[in-house]
Amino acid sequence: TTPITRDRARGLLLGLALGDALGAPFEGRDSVDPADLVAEELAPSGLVHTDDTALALVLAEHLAEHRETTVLEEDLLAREFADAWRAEPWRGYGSGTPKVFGLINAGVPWRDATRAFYQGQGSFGNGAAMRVAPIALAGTSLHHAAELARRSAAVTHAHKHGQHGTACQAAAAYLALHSDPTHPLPVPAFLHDLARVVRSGPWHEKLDRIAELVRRRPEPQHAATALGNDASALGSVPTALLAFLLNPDRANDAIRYAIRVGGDTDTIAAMAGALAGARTGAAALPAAWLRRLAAARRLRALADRLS
Ligand code: F2R
Ligand code: MG
Ligand code: MG
Ligand code: MG
Repeated sequence: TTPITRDRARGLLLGLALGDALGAPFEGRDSVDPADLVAEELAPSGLVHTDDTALALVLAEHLAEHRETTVLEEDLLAREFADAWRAEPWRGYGSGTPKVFGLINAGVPWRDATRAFYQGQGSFGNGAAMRVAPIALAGTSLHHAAELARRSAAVTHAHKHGQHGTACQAAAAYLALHSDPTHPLPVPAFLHDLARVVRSGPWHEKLDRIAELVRRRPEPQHAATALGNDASALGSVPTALLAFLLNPDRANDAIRYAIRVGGDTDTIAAMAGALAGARTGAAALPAAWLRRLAAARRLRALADRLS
């Protein structure tokens, strides 16, 4: 596999934040008018990230701190996520995960807090997948990245599909980071590798559907129907993956496609942006967008510590 360069590590984190911040104004809309998206791209205002990037920053900092030792300290990580929510509750969090954070802040162990909702099953939302990209920088193999991802997910998302989705996104980020940018991305092999680390019927079904959709190149609205665009992991991680696989060498187009899918736009675009940025590197991301990104300096510094 191709080694990770500093530029690609930066691309991973900056791509995530750009997708999040550009997609955020459209979150929850059934459809996105391309003209509205162009207006957002050209606006002079700062690009402000939401919970997706806020929690990815927490995870990246945690990985950087524990790099030489344990890599992931779940009890501490749970408290760090909950602290980030308490410090900035206005970052566009939904209603679910903050309830878990509230219990953790009150001293409830994360293993109990995450099972206190949804009849003891816990959340299958995309909230652990949206923040997981930095794990791809810490994983020493595809399987290691997927395993670390599951552990990072468990502190907020007890449901197996919340964890499968997180493993899928981290593994995709690992493969994107280590892909050879001088050759076209081998889509069938990419999807085959993901199927090896995400062993679940409903996920294999989605991965098969993605292979077919990459051949048909559907409009974004059709991708929403075929794969989903909601805040569940199963209804958004595959959609982000499609946005990337249709545009693996153009991060701006991957992000645009993901936003035009509608629904959970910030999160789908954050996941697609992380994958595309990891493949192209930060130097290929639109400079005009990066200049507006409020968290850019912090993200670059963290990428450098992790690469
Ligand atoms: N939630 C939002 N945005 C909507 C609200 C924005 C707000 N109005 C504002 O602008 O301030 N954004 C962020 O949340 C998503 C990540 O969600 P997470 O952290 O996984 O949360 P949750 O609530 O656990 O799951 C999301 C939804 O999935 C459904 N669900 C999950 N588990 C379920 C289960 N076991 N049974 C049934 N349904 C389940 C629920 O509908 C949850 O609401 C990202 O979009 C992020 O940007
Ligand atoms: Mg968000
Ligand atoms: Mg969202
Ligand atoms: Mg370094």
